[in-house]
Amino acid sequence: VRSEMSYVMIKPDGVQRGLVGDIISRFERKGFQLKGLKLYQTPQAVAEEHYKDLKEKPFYPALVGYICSGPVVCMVWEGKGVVASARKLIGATNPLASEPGTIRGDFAIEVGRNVIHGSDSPENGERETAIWFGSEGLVEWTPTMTPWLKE
Ligand code: YYY
Ligand code: MG
Repeated sequence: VRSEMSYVMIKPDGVQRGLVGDIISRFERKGFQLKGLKLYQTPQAVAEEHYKDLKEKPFYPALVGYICSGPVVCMVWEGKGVVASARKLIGATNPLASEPGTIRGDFAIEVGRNVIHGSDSPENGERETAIWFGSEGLVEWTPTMTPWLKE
């Protein structure tokens, strides 16, 4: 039985700025399970598919260019309520509005350099996981600390 999944991605600014370890650590410490992880140079077609709902937005070309401007860290995190919880850990889209303690609140200033992506619904968690991990798939494993995280 597969529970909810969120596709989470550290954007090129987060990788270049050396924030990868800190960001992954936040999801680990929260207790979610890592199901997929890779460093990846995004082809334009993949970025376009990921953000296809934003195609008509004025910032779309810059957004696709930004996502492809350097390597990203692609992750899939699984667990109860992970989609909404990851969005809380990440913070508001505009980093000037993100609360301190969130990833964007702690590390970013501009919406076009907001460090990280997280799926906005369980359906998009599945859709985005298929886009970024479709061919190689995810890793099935049993974390030994489960009894210390779940009643
Ligand atoms: O899900 P989230 O990343 O918080 O925001 P979305 O509304 O899905 O937009 C995706 C992405 O687009 C956002 O993280 C930055 C960029 N963007 C932008 O550059 N300028 C905007 N006014 C809105 C979004
Ligand atoms: Mg979004």
